[in-house]
Amino acid sequence: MRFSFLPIGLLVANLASLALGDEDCREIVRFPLTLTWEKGAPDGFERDMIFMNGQFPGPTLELNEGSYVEFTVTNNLPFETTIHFHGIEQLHSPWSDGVPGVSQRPIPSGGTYVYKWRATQYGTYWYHGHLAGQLEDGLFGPIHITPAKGTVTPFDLISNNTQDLYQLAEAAANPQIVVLSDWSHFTSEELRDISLAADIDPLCGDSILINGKGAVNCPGVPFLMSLIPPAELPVLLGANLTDKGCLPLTNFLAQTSYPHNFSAVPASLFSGCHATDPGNATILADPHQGWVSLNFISTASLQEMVVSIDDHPMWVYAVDGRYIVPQLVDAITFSHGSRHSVFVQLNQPARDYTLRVAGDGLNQKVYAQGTLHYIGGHDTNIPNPSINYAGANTSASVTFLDDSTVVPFPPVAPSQTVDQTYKLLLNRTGAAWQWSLNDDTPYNESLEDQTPLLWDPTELAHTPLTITTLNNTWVDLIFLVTISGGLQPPHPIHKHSNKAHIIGFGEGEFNYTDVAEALKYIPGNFNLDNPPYRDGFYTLPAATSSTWMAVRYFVENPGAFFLHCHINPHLTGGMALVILDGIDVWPTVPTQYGPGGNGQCDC
Ligand SMILES: *[C@@H]1O[C@H](CO)[C@@H](O)[C@H](O)[C@H]1NC(C)=O
Ligand SMILES: *[C@@H]1O[C@H](CO)[C@@H](O)[C@H](O)[C@H]1NC(C)=O
Ligand SMILES: *[C@@H]1O[C@H](CO)[C@@H](O)[C@H](O)[C@H]1NC(C)=O
Ligand SMILES: *[C@@H]1O[C@H](CO)[C@@H](O)[C@H](O)[C@H]1NC(C)=O
Ligand SMILES: *[C@@H]1O[C@H](CO)[C@@H](O)[C@H](O)[C@H]1NC(C)=O
Ligand SMILES: *[C@@H]1O[C@H](CO)[C@@H](O)[C@H](O)[C@H]1NC(C)=O
Ligand SMILES: *[C@@H]1O[C@H](CO)[C@@H](O)[C@H](O)[C@H]1NC(C)=O
Ligand SMILES: *[C@@H]1O[C@H](CO)[C@@H](O)[C@H](O)[C@H]1NC(C)=O
Ligand SMILES: *[C@@H]1O[C@H](CO)[C@@H](O)[C@H](O)[C@H]1NC(C)=O
Ligand SMILES: [Cu+2]
Repeated sequence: MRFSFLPIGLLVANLASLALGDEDCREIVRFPLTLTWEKGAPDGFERDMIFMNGQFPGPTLELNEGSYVEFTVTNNLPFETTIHFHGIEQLHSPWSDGVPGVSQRPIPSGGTYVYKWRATQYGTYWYHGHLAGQLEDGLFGPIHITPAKGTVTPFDLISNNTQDLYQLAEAAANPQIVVLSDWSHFTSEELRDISLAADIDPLCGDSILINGKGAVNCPGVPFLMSLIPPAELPVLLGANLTDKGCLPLTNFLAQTSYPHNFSAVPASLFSGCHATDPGNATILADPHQGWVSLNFISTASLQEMVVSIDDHPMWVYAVDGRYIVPQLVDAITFSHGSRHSVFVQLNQPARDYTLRVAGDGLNQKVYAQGTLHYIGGHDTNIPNPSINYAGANTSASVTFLDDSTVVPFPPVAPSQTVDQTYKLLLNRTGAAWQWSLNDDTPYNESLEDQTPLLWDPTELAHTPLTITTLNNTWVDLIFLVTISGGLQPPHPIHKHSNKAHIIGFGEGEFNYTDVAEALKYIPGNFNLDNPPYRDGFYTLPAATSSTWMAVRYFVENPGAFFLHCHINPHLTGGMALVILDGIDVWPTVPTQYGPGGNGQCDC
């Protein structure tokens, strides 16, 4: 028996912002968001940062599937901005996707903008700043969309016990959202200026935050060095990690051998660790409810993060918003922008358990802790970690989620053939800070100020910075991660608008015209049956050879949509292009979203 549920709690929570249209019964959720630039110290170090309605992270946008959103941004920042809704497909509302120069003009300082879209999907998403590197200044908050009544869930693949099924449904309807972020003591503008002046990739942060809280940890160089597996030691070129856990600036594998000007880099960007401990996040769970749903969102700019909870395995049941065939694991790796929702059974002695979040990238060892507290329990905590400070397993029995084995639920299979194939060359081009997503051509940041491509899709027609598709067709994007420009880390490629099927990976050059030809020679590298269905795709690193990844999607939502790396310095360094989906049936932009418009109208 499948179990469906009424999201009563969320309906009540939304009543204040619920309004009914005159002619129909549209549920419209009005969400005002005022942005301010203030001093804040999430990890105990004070810096200038962005607050949303006075909060950081921003307030959660709670919606029911099918409802309409009016998200009104009041920009009280001393600079321009835009807001993107990560993973929201923007079906029939491409003008609300929030990318400057692609779907709108920047919102000026002192201005307002009304994003209007419909929640056509359920699940966990997030909103964030999409102008320059503003994500790094703290401009982000969660979105949670309750599934339509009657949506089939995969919960009976976890248990068929009636009480469990009731409790799982309740837990999913009232989730605890856990925002995982990395944090720098420099503003995004400072990082950008330093990168260009010194010609470096600013790959070193200061802390990891859980729900906006964290500590700066300085465990010492010998301890940090002890975390590096022997196989990775050669990458250090005989040097030590810095006291912040970073590869030193002088590491040419990370920073290239382009001429740098290291005197333009403040010493504290890569080293000079000063520990803080202003208080960590606590997640409250009521053991009487049997289960809790933790809906994790990675907002990371730099770090790939590994998550586990002492003594509590996790049933992963949704990825990038959508249900999957549940998998029981001890640890999950989060790429930048990804969301995984998990059920945790509260069947342990009522006390405190440590939630561990560890950056596992080569660029930096950085770590955070929070507490899972059983309501009514003791505050004693007997540590029993599954992962260490670097995100590695502490014993051979620890299981990690392998994202490539994730099966969508219910199944959603890609077409077996496509109408069009685009091969995209990922490279580091011409400077240590500069990256490209197609044909060695970086997406220049000045394009944020151009006439939005949604208004004039011909604007970049003579460049490799746009690709075009026809509506109602299937398209393959084959990402070619070349080693010819130096080492490349895994790139978390994010596709705006609808999700795509991740159908294949491989090491070496992709020596084929398209997937159909490759299938004849290397069928084992592909899954066209039930592959992961995501809005983010993590390429394999190019460490000893080039690598490739193939994703397949259906064009059904005409408009101009960004495709880019979600490592923030790679995005601002040019690793982006614009997909002009459905160029044959290009949408007419409503007046309120055209020149001079800000989404407001009397309509
Ligand atoms: C629950 O029952 C369904 C239908 O019989 C079955 O497919 C599923 O595997 C069962 N779940 C568990 C956890 O045993
Ligand atoms: C690395 O750190 C260790 C311990 O602090 C020290 O003995 C050693 O000299 C350092 N190596 C380099 C190359 O700096
Ligand atoms: C290097 O950076 C320093 C500090 O910003 C600057 O004074 C100097 O002119 C730069 N040198 C070169 C060669 O650009
Ligand atoms: C907060 O977490 C850090 C690890 O990130 C840990 O060292 C510290 O002891 C924790 N602080 C408190 C008050 O529990
Ligand atoms: C981590 O897991 C691997 C693979 O199971 C195992 O070989 C290794 O010994 C484990 N690490 C530790 C510290 O137990
Ligand atoms: C980006 O565009 C601006 C304005 O057109 C130009 O000044 C700058 O040189 C360009 N940057 C690069 C790296 O091409
Ligand atoms: C990648 O960029 C490097 C540096 O600009 C260049 O030498 C190399 O040819 C590029 N690779 C390809 C395949 O274009
Ligand atoms: C692709 O072609 C190159 C050059 O012909 C060859 O060296 C390489 O082995 C081929 N790679 C694969 C994966 O077949
Ligand atoms: C684009 O294609 C989708 C999928 O077939 C279809 O639903 C939609 O109506 C088409 N849009 C236009 C404007 O023709
Ligand atoms: Cu990248």
